[in-house]
Amino acid sequence: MVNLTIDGIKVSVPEGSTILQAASEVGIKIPTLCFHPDQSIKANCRVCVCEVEGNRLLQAACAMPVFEGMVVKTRTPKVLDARKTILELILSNHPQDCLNCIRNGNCELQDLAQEYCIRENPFEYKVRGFAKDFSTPSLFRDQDKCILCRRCIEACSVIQSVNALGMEGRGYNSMVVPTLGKALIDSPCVMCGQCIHACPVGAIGEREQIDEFLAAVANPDKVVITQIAPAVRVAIAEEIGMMTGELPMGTFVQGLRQIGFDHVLHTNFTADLTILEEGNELLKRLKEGGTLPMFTSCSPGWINFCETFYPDLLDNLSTCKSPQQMFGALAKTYWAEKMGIDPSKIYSVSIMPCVAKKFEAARPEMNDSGYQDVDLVLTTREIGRLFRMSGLDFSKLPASDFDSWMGKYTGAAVIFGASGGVMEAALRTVYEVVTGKTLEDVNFVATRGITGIKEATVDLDGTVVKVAIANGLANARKLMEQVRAGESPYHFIEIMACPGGCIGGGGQPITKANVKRVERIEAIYVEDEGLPLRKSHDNPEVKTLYEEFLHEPLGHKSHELLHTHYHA
Ligand code: HC1
Repeated sequence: MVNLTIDGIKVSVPEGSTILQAASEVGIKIPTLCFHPDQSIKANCRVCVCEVEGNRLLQAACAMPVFEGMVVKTRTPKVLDARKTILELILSNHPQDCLNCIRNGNCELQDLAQEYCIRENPFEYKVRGFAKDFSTPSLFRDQDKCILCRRCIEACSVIQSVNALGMEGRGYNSMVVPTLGKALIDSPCVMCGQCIHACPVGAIGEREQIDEFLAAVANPDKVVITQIAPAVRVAIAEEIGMMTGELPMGTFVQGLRQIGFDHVLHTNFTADLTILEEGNELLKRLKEGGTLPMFTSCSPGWINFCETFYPDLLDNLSTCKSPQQMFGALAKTYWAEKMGIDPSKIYSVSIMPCVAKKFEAARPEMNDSGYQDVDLVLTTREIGRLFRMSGLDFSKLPASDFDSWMGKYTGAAVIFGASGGVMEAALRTVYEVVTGKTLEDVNFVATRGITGIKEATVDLDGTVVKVAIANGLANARKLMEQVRAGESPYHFIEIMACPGGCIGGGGQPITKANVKRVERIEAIYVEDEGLPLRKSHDNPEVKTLYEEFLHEPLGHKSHELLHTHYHA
């Protein structure tokens, strides 16, 4: 341990700790901008500077290692003045349109400007005047707001191994740009949105579509329906001032009715359905010698990644559409028929933790219902804004139930929202289908958790199935390289583009505290444990769907509505 003094307080921390880490041990907050707990140390913004006794220069607390006997001062007049000057310089070319910025109220620069009482700025104010990039349906970039912290670059290159962003120019002309200075849509960007979580300001954000939603609600000719993705309920609570997972599902459903949805259904219904289709597809491939390992296909950022970087492995992808798109195709066929609603009047909105889902819904092939299957995708954050706009008090709202035919779900669907959940859900069903026995303990704990790559072996009455799970695309890349080299020992691989799975999706509440991902995962498994049905094939509405409409997994109707193809 190393002993030092910070602002007169003695502290002991492990060797190799930084001043920033030591200060947090004794409750001293040092401001940061380029620092992110998930990333490497950059020390380029210098807003965390401190005085170290015996050292002439101010030191960056995020980068400076502690040493025995070190004496640190974090709030001398010299330090405060330096930090204030740094903030004034950043603000001198940062657009001051906080009131209509997408990060208003959740911006690290705005917070610091307030904390450091920046009122008059002595530096000349000159915004650089770049054009905004609205080239993708998922994300926008506002170069003028970029503070050059490079957190987005690291999220894209190290966490996701996509490398769609880099630096261009020097000094005052430095810029973060998509590859070769192209528009984002022409770069390898897979639209996972992890750069949004990394950005401390409003330089990257989701393509907000709240106005489109309000216009649909205001249109008397539209029947506005919604589906809720598995990872949304646990995180939406964070948007409305509650603890993770605290908003009961029934209250959430009531809130959605209050903001204008005519019918509230669930993506979990089609998550259960996906297990029936995908599980049978796996068994067919195993039996008939199809392409293995089979990859899951529900995460659209992962699909974009596979299409961009591994076009030679597209046959390994399950042909199942994602639950979002299965829902879209069924809502305007099966459900419309059941409800006696003209499908042309249905306006189908999904609520997703993901910005890549906006791209997925807009894919031209996603119209098997005869219409665009999903009309609009709103993220968890956008729904949070709509809830705040509507002034709902969730502590007093009476609970409401889902609408019929596509609203029931099992615990197997709930766990789709966490890394390993699709695999666990598939194993719960595949085990019973193959062995004909009841699975007494449905918890496949080896598939759970936030570890980058997990693996498990399952004995299906003599047939040994090896599975692997990756979350985050840099981890996925490791498994893909094995497959490409012909060295993969696995039969089935689950990949989720975002760290932790959909609970860490690019459309989830923005928080620098990575512990949130763990809390969201815990809330997901608590919900699964509490449900009476925990295997997808037990879902009564899925049974009815097969009896009355689809007839069998992988049948003709399923192929027409529930399966897709990919683009090299
Ligand atoms: Fe996901 Fe999925 S789990 S991809 O993470 O398969 O977004 O939540 O909706 O479609 O069901 C996301 C979550 C989600 C799909 C499902």
